[in-house]
Amino acid sequence: MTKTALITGATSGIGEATAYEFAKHNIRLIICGRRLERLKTLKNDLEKQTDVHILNFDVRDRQATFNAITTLPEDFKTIDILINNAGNAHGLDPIQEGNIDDWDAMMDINVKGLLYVSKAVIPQMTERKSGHIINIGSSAGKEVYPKGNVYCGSKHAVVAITEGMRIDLNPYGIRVGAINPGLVETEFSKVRFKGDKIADTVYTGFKALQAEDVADVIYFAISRPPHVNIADVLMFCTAQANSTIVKKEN
Ligand code: NDP
Ligand code: 8X3
Repeated sequence: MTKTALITGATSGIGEATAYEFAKHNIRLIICGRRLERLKTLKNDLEKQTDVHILNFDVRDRQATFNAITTLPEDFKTIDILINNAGNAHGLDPIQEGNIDDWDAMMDINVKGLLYVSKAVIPQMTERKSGHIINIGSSAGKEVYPKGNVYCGSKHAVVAITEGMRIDLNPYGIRVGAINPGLVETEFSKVRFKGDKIADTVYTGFKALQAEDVADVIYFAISRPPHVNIADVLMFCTAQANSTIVKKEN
């Protein structure tokens, strides 16, 4: 039977690439994000391959998140696959110079937003005793790097929450896993550096992971047979050894 996936942060990068990968495999899509125009353009294009519904909300807004998900139209109400992908880094500063608004944004989006969306979706999964949740963590959730402090903290939380979800949802046969990429060339650095031109240098001199590489792995995880759960994946581009070692060409 055709499955339905809800993808947060589908307006760019990994979420958008995942939407295209899923569409290729006829998975029906609920695409989410704040940028409505992008959602509309994506819907038009993705509809060439599958059914698509738009949810336009900010994951920081608890009420808006619940309203959006609980008022889905009948034919999109059943969510088989949840991809908790919305998130970003904001700033790269030593802790003593960190901007509190940046800290709030990262904790509110990467951690609390993921929880709000999950809380709105999980009850239907426990009721049906089926479902699959993939949380997009990061190598920053495995290893802390200089000035990464709060972003790394938010992604360590994603890894811990994923493990907690897997334990608590185990009696219901719900699969839960985390995909944790290293450097991926998306709008991530533009957001982190707030439009500063330093963002253009982050992925130069080496071939970073592309959003499609991560989408491939996400599709692999969700397309395993029912008895297989890909619990945790750490993936880097070949040039990256860990959070701080990247082999660059001069
Ligand atoms: P992008 O900036 O390209 O995409 C981020 C997505 O998150 C956008 O679709 C954006 O949509 C959405 N988003 C951000 N804030 C909110 C919000 N408040 N409410 C709803 N949606 C929001 O970055 P990536 O694709 O790289 O990032 C996707 C995920 O992958 C993030 O969780 C990130 O931490 C993680 N990641 C990224 C890596 C990288 O190097 N790029 C490496 C490891 C993990 P909109 O602005 O329209 O709301
Ligand atoms: C994104 C990867 O190394 O920029 O999560 O934090 S990194």
